[in-house]
Amino acid sequence: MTADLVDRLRQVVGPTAAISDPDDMSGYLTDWRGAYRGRAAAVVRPGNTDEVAAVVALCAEAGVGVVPQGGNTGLCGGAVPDLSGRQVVLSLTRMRRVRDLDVANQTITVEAGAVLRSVQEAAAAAGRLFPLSLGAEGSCTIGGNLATNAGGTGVLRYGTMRDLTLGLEVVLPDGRIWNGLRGLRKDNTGYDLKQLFIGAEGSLGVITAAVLKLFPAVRSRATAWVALPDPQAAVDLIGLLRELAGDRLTAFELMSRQSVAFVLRHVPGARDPFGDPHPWYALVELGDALPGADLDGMIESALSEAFERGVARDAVVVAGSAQSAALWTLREGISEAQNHEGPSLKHDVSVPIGRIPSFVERTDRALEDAVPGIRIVAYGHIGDGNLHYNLSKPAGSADDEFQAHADALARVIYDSVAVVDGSISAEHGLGQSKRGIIVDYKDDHELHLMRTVKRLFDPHGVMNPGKLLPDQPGL
Ligand code: FAD
Ligand code: 2HG
Ligand code: ZN
Repeated sequence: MTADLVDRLRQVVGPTAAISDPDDMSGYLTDWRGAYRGRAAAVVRPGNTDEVAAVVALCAEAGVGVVPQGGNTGLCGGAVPDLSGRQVVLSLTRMRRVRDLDVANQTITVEAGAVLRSVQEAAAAAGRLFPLSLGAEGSCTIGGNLATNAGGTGVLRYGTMRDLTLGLEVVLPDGRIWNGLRGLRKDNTGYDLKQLFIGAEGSLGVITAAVLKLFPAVRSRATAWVALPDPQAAVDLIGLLRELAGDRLTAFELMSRQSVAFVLRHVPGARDPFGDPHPWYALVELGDALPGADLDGMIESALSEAFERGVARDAVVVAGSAQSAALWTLREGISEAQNHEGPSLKHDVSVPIGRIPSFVERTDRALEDAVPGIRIVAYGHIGDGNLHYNLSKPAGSADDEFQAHADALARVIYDSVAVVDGSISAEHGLGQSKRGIIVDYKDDHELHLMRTVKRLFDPHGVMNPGKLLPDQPGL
């Protein structure tokens, strides 16, 4: 049965684009962290939308689950198949064309397998900006960005993928193609169906192309690295910057000392801009479409007010791109650096910004009570209320001893999130890692509606079985 299906898939995509040799498949069966491993009947790499449709239709007919995969940089196991060896991984990486760039409409239409950086570059070549920006941008794809509703560092100015998308093309779970590739900013003709596929983690269909918004290119930029006493100071500094710079504030990232200490220890060339350590740091960026805008002046005014109020303890402001890149390394290097310190227990939460200080204080205390000596690697896109509340084992302790606390520690953080009406996943999604625990933190009516939507789109559970919720129909 499976061998027959693999032969038929090969006829659709061609002999070299359907892989079933275990060694050749291995890179598709493990996630970026090596935290999830699966098995598969085959990995197929269609070259166009019709081939995706034919692959999905064949799998649906054979009763075989389809796992969409883009760059495989996801952090919750969503793109990795289960251990049955029956599922088919559908990799979009051959579909990476820019189909259209419409300067008048300020849109770009791209295929789902296009790597995010290549889309940013295509926009820049036309003097425009595609603003989604994240550490994995050299390998993550637009399809994966859409399926996870990716966020990253530009959300406070430009929004998440939901805000950046005007239209989608999707292969539905029975193999039909929905062409919703409209480039309209206004369209009040009923339900906004594209939003159901965005953030669905491949559970409702395979996204094959998208119409995305473009913005004016940023021609002036200033970056600052600021030492702060506590998270309340970060909230105050955001307020000051918004007053002085308005929506020129394009990034505001917060990092605890522990986070930066890991980067200084493990990332070659990383340097502390200050002589002495500080409890918290902010990376601030202002940007403007006008060349020669006095952004340094704006940052400096905000900082001098911040020093006066005791909000900032030290700061460096840089204008050149090399100096700015060095500061961004201190921020973007945290994920990788933490991997050198044993298991990283990841919690990707969001909290209303004003409540972050009390949230951090309460959560840190509860974590330290639960595991004395725990190293809390808290950092993130605080400008939009998103913190990565990641945990590393106490120095010198055993990996498996720490890992045994994983579920209890997750509950400590998520219970604290619930107190402030936050979310247990701000940007990475549920995938495999949170599919069980989400039912304890989401409203029953919402869960019921989500299950109803899934059954409506995918009654036989063809799409990405076993992800998102624990009890979805699935093959
Ligand atoms: P994959 O990992 O391949 O897939 C992710 C999910 O999307 C899976 O459920 C998969 O089934 C589904 N999927 C993939 N393609 C399709 C498709 N065409 N149609 C339907 N479903 C599909 N995320 C952020 O939001 N913000 C960050 O700042 C950020 N920083 C990161 C930094 C690092 C170093 C790393 C490793 C990851 C980071 N991530 C971040 C997480 C990750 O990069 C994003 O989730 C990204 O959007 C995933 O894209 P991908 O192409 O790799 O998707
Ligand atoms: C980031 O903001 C990413 O750097 C990754 O979302 C966070 O590794 C993580 O937990
Ligand atoms: Zn992030």
